[in-house]
Order: sequence, then C-alpha cells, then structure tokens
Amino acid sequence: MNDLPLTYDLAFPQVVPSHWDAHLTRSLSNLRGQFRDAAEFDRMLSREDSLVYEVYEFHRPHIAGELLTGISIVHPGRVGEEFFMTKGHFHAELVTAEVYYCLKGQGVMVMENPQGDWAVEELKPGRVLYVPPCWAHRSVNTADREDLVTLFIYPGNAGHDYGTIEQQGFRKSILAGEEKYVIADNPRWMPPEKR
Ligand code: PAN
Ligand code: ZN
Repeated sequence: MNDLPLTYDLAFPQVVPSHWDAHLTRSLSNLRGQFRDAAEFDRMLSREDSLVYEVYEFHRPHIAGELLTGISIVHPGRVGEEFFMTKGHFHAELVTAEVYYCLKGQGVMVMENPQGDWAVEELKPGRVLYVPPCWAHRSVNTADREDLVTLFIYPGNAGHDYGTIEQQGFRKSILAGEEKYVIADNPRWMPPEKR
C-alpha cells in the first residue's frame, strides 16, 4: 500500500466506484437469525441465497489517524414485511464515530447504544448522517425497487464487532406499512438481563 493521495469517482446514476481494493458481498445466508420472520427467511433461502448488500472498500492501514472510506449498496427486497438490511455492528474500538453520506435511494439507519438509547434516521440523496461513538448501526433499504447507496468514512482503528448484534439484535425493526415504513419493536431483540 502506497502513501499517496487517493481518488475515486462515483458516476451517476449507478454510483459504483470507478475502482476499488475489495468488493464484499453479503447474501441472505449471512443474515441468519436477524430477520423476525424466521420461517419466511428459511423459505426464501431454500429458493435462492439472494444478494442483499455489497460493499466497495479502499485499503488503508487499520490504525488511528487513518480514515477508511467506501461505498455500501443495499439492494431492495424484504423478508416478509421486513426490509433488506446490513448485518450491523458496533465498532470494536467502541469509542469511534462514522459519517455516512447518502448518494442514492431511500432508507434509514437504525442505531442504538449500550446505555439503551435508540435512533432511526432517514437516509435520502444528499443527506449526511453522523453516527456518534458507541452507537451500533445498520442501514435498511426502504425502497421497493431502487438500491440504497451510501458513502462511509470511519477511523482506521475502529474495527468491527459483529458478534454483539448477531447475539442480541437491534431493538427496532423496519417494516413495510401504510407509510413509507414502520418502526417496530424487534421481537428477537435480547434485553440486557437475558444476555
Ligand atoms: C460500513 C459497513 C457497511 C456494511 O462500512 O461496514 O455498510 O455493513 P456491515 O458492516 O454491518 O455488514 C461501516 O459501518 N463500517 O464501519
Ligand atoms: Zn461502522
């Protein structure tokens, strides 16, 4: 890895970067245990392990002082009433923040912290979202047909803790409803006393 300035281009309307160092794909099987309708999840998975989201990453050292940037694309879809979403995580170095910039689509970021606060913020083109230190975050695509595309920037030393969310889930789920979406309690969320 060289230490020279880096650029990449995000050409509309697809907003896939002009080049990248790593391209990660996550499909339904990577999200087992996270959707509330487990029977529907199994039915869908038995038909096809559909692509749910993709991430394009640019490599920089994973150390304090560096910033990691990339593009996240959550495809449209639902498991039952629940919209397609990322796994979601706390940062392993808990006290690290992140900035998201929405380039395309419509969705929300579901967030919570270990103190019991939660928040759901809308993502729409042109919107910047600051995720403060200590807040777990998951992006959700609430559109019927369009990708949700965001640019993210986070500290090089942040790391990812997926295990906590895999075990306890998020407090809130995002479901289809009469409005654009409905914020519902997640029945699979594990309260602190059960962990
Ligand atoms: C993002 C996420 C990306 C994919 O780069 O990693 O949107 O989501 P998961 O990591 O939850 O699978 C980020 O928040 N990095 O810290
Ligand atoms: Zn993050």
